[in-house]
Amino acid sequence: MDKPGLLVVGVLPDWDLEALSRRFTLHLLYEAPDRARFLAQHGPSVRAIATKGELGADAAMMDACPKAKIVSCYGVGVDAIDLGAARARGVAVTNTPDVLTEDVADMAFALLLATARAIPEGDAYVRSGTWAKQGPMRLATRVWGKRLGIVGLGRIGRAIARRAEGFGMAIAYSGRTRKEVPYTFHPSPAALAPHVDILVVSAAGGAGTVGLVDRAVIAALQPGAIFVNVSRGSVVEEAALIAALKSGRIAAAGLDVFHNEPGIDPVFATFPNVVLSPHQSSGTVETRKAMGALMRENLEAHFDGRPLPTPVA
Ligand code: 8YV
Repeated sequence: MDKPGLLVVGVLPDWDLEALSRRFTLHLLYEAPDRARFLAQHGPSVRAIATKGELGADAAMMDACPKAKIVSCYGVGVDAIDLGAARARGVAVTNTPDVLTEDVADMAFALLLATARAIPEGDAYVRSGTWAKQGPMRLATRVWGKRLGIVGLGRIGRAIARRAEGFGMAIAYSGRTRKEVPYTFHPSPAALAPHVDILVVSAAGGAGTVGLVDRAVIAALQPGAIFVNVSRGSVVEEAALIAALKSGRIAAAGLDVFHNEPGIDPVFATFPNVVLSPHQSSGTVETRKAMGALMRENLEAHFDGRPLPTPVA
């Protein structure tokens, strides 16, 4: 029996491609020099689309693959998938929640510690021989006991908060609704910002959160605050963040996500007090294996006629 065609939108690890190829005929869109031509050629035989959080799937892609009735996303964020178009075409959408939560929270903390404690700067200080030549490095900023603000207390935000409890931090958050948690609620990021020393953004991306952390939020931060983003670049008004970094109003920033990834604004690389990470929050072997397995389980369930393990509502 012919294997159903699977459109693979972005690069996946070999272990996933191997496993997928046992059940599907793979069409690797990311290797195609001419995407439109590739889709015109292979789209009609595609029965499912495997995409990634940052790449998504738009209406044109779905139209090019009219027999594909599932988009399985390797990632939790489905903001780059046109959910309205999927619904209108009867296309199911799945994602990979939970399996990456703890890794993303680890990354938020890694960036928070790296910025506050100036870890990359210290590393460069030792490697360059400056320590031996000039003596002790400048003093950094304490993390434990500080006031942490979390924009978006979903699964990932809560995992960040649990880590912050271990650091004895005073935890506050903003979100659409107040949660049953022992943390201080503020109804908006602008209301939260003046009360924190460190602001971490972990809200979901998508149309509802574009520019949620805008100029007013950044202006409301205490001078010397630290800013961390592990959600989506789109959630932050990047020009305002850059202006605050230029003026020194924000002491440091740890960023895993940006506008226009991977071709980010080159100005970020000029700030010594910014720690940059290439959208790597879920990027551990363990978690990526779990994400791949969950993505495949969704595809297999679809073709076996079983309930989807993690459909997007
Ligand atoms: C990416 C992510 O999907 O889960 C998400 O929403 O953005 C990431 O986990 C990952 O980088 C795979 O490309």
